Amino acid sequence: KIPAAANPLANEPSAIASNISYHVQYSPHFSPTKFEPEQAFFATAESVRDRLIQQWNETYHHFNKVDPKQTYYLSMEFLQGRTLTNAIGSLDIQNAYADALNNLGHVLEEIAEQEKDAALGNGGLGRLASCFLDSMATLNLPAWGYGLRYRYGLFKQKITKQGQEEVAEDWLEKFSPWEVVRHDVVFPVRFFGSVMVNPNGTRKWVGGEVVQAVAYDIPIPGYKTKNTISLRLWDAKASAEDFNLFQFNDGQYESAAQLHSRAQQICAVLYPGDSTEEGKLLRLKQQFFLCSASLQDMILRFKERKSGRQWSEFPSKVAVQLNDTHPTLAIPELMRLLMDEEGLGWDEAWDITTRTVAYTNHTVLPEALEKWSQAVMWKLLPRHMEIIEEIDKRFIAMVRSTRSDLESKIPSMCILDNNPKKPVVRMANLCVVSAHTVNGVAQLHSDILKADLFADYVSLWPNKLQNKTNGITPRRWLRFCNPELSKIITKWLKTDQWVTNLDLLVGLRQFADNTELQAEWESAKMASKKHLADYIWRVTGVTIDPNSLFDIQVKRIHEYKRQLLNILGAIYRYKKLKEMSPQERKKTTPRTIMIGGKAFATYTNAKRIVKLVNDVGEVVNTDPEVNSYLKVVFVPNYNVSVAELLIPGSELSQHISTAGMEASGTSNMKFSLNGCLIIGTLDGANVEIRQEIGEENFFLFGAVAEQVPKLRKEREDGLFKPDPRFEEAKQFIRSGAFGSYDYNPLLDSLEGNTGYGRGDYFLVGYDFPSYLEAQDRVDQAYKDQKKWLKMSILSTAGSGKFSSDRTIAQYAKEIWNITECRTS
Ligand code: 26R
Repeated sequence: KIPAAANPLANEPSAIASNISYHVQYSPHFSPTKFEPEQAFFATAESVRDRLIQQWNETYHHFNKVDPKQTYYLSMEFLQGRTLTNAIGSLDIQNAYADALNNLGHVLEEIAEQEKDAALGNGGLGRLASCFLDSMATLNLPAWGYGLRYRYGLFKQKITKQGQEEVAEDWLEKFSPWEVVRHDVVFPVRFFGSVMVNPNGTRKWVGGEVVQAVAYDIPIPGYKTKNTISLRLWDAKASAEDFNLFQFNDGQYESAAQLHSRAQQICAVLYPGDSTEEGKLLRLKQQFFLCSASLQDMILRFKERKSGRQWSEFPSKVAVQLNDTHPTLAIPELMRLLMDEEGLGWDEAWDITTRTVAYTNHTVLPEALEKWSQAVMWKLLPRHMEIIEEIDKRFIAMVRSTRSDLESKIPSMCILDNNPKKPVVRMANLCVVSAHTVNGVAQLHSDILKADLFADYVSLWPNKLQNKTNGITPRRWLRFCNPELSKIITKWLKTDQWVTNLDLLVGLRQFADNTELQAEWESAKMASKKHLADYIWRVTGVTIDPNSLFDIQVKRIHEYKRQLLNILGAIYRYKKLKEMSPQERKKTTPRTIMIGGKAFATYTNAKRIVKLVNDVGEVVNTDPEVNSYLKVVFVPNYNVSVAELLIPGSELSQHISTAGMEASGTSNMKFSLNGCLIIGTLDGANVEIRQEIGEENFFLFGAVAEQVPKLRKEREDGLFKPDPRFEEAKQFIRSGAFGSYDYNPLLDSLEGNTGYGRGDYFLVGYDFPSYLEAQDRVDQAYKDQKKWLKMSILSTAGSGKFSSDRTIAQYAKEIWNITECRTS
């Protein structure tokens, strides 16, 4: 039976069902006989897309007509995850879609699970960008995201006997129903070549190779608003002229298509390995590709929205936010476009650029502060290097003429590091010198930037540095991933307004002791724990007990995040359980420790940590004496969708970085929002979370940031006396209790300056005793379930501040100077 072309905007389940059937029939991607969950997913997504396109176009036209100042969020990463549930929820047609699918013999939740994650990012920085888009749309702000359309996103993690194995993740294997290619939005991007001097002294970048940037747009719906904004991802392609037909007909197939394959390399993968020169060049190409295409697009839009306007108006129409230093080349590229293509002079171009661009720093780790080789930059971007040299020269001259007291600071403040061994461009310095505003991502992090990394600039520009504490979208991270808890919150607050006004959650405080609420809270948590236990069984084959305390640490594997501290704690717990009598064991609090996260492919110690967690799990989980009191599970392939499952089922989560090293953290906010208690250090946003939910509801331990330099020195100098419990845990691993793999290199990194150790840079040894003591407090607290439930409710109640709506409202007001532009 051929379905009618039903009105794609009708809201009755029957009309939705026929629209889905219409797509099965007339947007075919599979054989006509198939309507299994996968086919149903694509057809459902296409029917949702019909609705989105309608309001998306309206939003676009509205912005065009009103011509407001608009923000462009430039990011090399967007970790979008799945879209279907979020889109249906934002459109507020969940029930109708569920019914429609039921009529067609399917279940919405199952269909939603068919979708592959769009994992065009690594971790925190990329997920933050995606939460920000959600808030920009929901707040009706004229703002867009710009990124790259990587063919392969973040790798899929397989766990084998050897540990982590990386497999390419083909998110576009079938196709993405959410992207729309804009064949009319294409810009040329040049690489290499040289600088030509015109007779009048102006300069022009010529020659080299030119690649086309093609726009792919993904709709970002706001929650219960018509406004639907865009995530514009650029793909690279060569043009037909670049295909050498002569060579091809001569049988030289590879060289005939050489330019095509070079163009394809640009967007092939997220973070190509950069240990080789080729790899470094490719990463730089990616960064420039994003910057150049995005700026050409912005400039064209600026010109088209109103013809004949003054360039001086540009900063009042365009705000560019740099998500870390990865898109720094937007600064010299905007200068080049304004001077060489539009004919402006230096002073005017500089004034416009600096009033347009702002920069967010996301890390103080020295190895993550980008420094590009000057030689590579001269080769790939000769005109930009000229401009960067000029920016640097003028900066130095300005400091000399206005602040002679800063003379000695110039070598560290300037942009070019001309160390003859390895001359580099310091991208963070270029950003701080050129941006009108620089911000950190949590109060402590911003304070550290001011006191440390960017201290010298503070005396030069006292108001340039700001703080914008990160946030998360309450739609994805509570409303949609935890519908049971959401329902309870709405019932007790007597409104669902909290979804867009998260501060309303404080209203739960007055009920924290209420036994009725506690019972509902407990049963929602138990349902999520059971759901999670099913999942763990499916992906690992390990059975976990929903009555045990679910303790979770999920994030990228990094030594500073200290998954090693967690697993050493687990090992110590295991050893003590082994030493106990059966009666003593019965008095302990049963725990399930889950650890998940990906290790960067070339980060050896991180991969050893993954292996260790798996090896410990293997021994503990199969030990009949203790495995009803302790399980250790490595959760494979941690990503956004896995997080949506884990977080609602968590009771305790670990945010235990060495103080001063985690810029903010954002999963801490997600856990806390879902009523999960935190064991953590005074680091990143933990500090503010603890303030908001109350210190009695937070399991604090460890050194504070100010102590760290001194403790490191003592550790290196061999002055530190390690706690016997720390020695015992390490010795247990060395004894071979968890298999024959050689963990000595990993364990040696925890030693002081003993000749082979690296001085325990992350202070695992120093923090170990206070960590164990905090874990004891957790065990005690869990025994009093009434008290635990109260703490859990208070965690949610105190999480209002961590909505990305609050964060984005602050960026809009205090950095971008943009206001709402609502599509009616
Ligand atoms: C270029 C390369 C070396 C590189 C370095 C660092 C690529 C990517 C990164 C990612 C960093 C910048 C990151 O993800 N930082 C995280 O940003 C989150 C959002 O602000 C913070 O919550 C988190 O603490 C921080 O580690």
